[in-house]
Amino acid sequence: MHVAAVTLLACCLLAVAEDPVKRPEDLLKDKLSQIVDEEMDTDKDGSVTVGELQAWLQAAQVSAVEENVDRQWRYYEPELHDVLSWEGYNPEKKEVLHWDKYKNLTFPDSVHVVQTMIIMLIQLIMFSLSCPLTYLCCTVLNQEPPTEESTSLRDILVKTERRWKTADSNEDGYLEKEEFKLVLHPEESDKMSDVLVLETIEDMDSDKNGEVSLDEYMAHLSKVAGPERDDPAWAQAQQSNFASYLDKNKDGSLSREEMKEWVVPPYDRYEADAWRLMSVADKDNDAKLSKQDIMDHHEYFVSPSWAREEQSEGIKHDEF
Ligand SMILES: [Ca+2]
Ligand SMILES: [Ca+2]
Ligand SMILES: [Ca+2]
Ligand SMILES: [Ca+2]
Repeated sequence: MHVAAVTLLACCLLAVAEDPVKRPEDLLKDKLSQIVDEEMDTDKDGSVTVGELQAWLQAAQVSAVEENVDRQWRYYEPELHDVLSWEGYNPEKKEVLHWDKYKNLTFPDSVHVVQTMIIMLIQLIMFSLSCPLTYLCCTVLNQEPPTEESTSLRDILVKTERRWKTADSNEDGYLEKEEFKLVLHPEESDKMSDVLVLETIEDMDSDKNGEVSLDEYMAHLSKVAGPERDDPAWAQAQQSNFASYLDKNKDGSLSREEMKEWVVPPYDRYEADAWRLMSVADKDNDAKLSKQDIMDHHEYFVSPSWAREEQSEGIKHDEF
């Protein structure tokens, strides 16, 4: 789900709490109508272009990411610490968070603490659905005998530590807030793209040969797909996407390089989403959306990824 959609849904949940009489769908439409006027149609000419849509999607993502990072940064209570500048002298006091503290709070080893964490993390999920760290609401580390669940938690710990080390420019174990953001939202920086590709391969590569076969690819998509997974046309479209676009050298598997184009596409994802929304809602094909066009297709604007799924020749990979 796109973060903009999550933000909009979160606004509506708050609105429902304030106005329990109105139907949630009406509240959602009211909110969307307000967003069209105040945020999308920036030149106030009564219609929304691809450029305006793109800017709105990007701004919504940026603000949702910042909000999530702020909230988590405060939760972990960073400490003031001497940080050396890149020249290596004149240490400066900065707010930083150490890996050990993050690890102990995020991967606690007592059931009681875990229960508290689960409640907190479920709240966080609302705001960070695009982040793999939301898998963290699980159970106990280091229990014996190892269960599948504890094994996967250990996997997550290993992956999280790898993200941490990649984000930690001066390798002292401490992250500043901007670096911490990379751990929570690695998709926001090129610096993290290799780590992200590696994580994706590890998640999908069941036979551990370092590449993703068509079977492994389809098994992963079926796991993250909705009810469309039962539609033979959907499976066929995914297979043909794999064969025609992703598997560039046609050897039947996705290498790390091929995975990179899928996980970190070289195009602007906001522009791509904007064009998808345009193609869904632009009835008279003038590359502009009236407010009515948007309200008539409000479900796609509440969750722009729906438009993406509808055009299933595209990549179904937005749950990462
Ligand atoms: Ca406009
Ligand atoms: Ca550091
Ligand atoms: Ca494999
Ligand atoms: Ca290949």
